[in-house]
Amino acid sequence: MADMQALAEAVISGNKDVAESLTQAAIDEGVGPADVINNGLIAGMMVVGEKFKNNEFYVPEVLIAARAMQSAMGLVKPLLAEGEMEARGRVAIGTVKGDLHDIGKNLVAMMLEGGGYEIVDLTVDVSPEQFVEAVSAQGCNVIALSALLTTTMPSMKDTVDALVEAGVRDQVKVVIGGAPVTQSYADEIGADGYAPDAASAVDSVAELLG
Ligand code: B1M
Repeated sequence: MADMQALAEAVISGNKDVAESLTQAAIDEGVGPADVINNGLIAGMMVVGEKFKNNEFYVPEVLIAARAMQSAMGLVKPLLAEGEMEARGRVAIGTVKGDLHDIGKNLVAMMLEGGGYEIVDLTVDVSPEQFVEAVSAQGCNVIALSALLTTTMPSMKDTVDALVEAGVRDQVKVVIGGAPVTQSYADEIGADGYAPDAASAVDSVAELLG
């Protein structure tokens, strides 16, 4: 019988082969893809997020778990009928203009994907205009901004201002983070949320979307 607990554990321990074979077994037994995603893959990534927050897991363990989650997700995603599993939100994520650091941003994206959010990864060196476009043309309802340089942090404010100017500020929640970023900076520039690490970013987005 399909064992979602074992699947979650395979994700937590980053065992890609076991995660894939348990996922395939569940599919073969007729378990619904939404069940596999929610009760196996997302459930596992939630535990990974908690362990990361509590310093029981470090970056490599999170990356290995995310890789197991993503490859198993690849097996179930094509089986999802249109609209069968609504994403919890559509998040455009990117490292801000002038900034090429992407390791933390990628971790945040993986954790959010593991949390059930659809990710539009705008990669690095992303201009305020590109973020605006992600809202107005791609329907993203969350924007997640990462900055690692004190010199590129002002681009976070430019992005919030550009959303206001484009008249789409009320359609989107803005979450910011990165090593030099603080809650008080988020308050200062009018962002909706701040997260100190990748797992907290998932909590922050969940809270903002209610
Ligand atoms: Co750069 N770099 N770097 N660098 N680099 C730092 C950031 C620096 C602190 C090093 C130092 O001087 N001690 C310093 C910044 C100083 C400052 O502004 N205060 C610095 C500098 C100066 C530079 C260059 C200017 C160096 C130069 O060329 N003279 C240059 C800039 C290039 C550019 O971006 N335009 C540069 C280049 C590089 C590399 C290309 C060599 C490489 C990046 C490779 C890559 O990302 N693909 C690099 C690296 C690796 C670092 C350090 C060593 C590590 C960053 C990292 O990946 N950490 C870094 C020093 C350090 O932090 N110890 C440094 C691991 C990652 C998991 O953590 O990104 O903090 P982090 O993400 C965390 C949280 O911050 C949070 O969650 C993540 C996981 O918990 N988080 C979010 C991140 N984004 C979030 C978004 C959220 C929420 C949470 O919501 C949306």
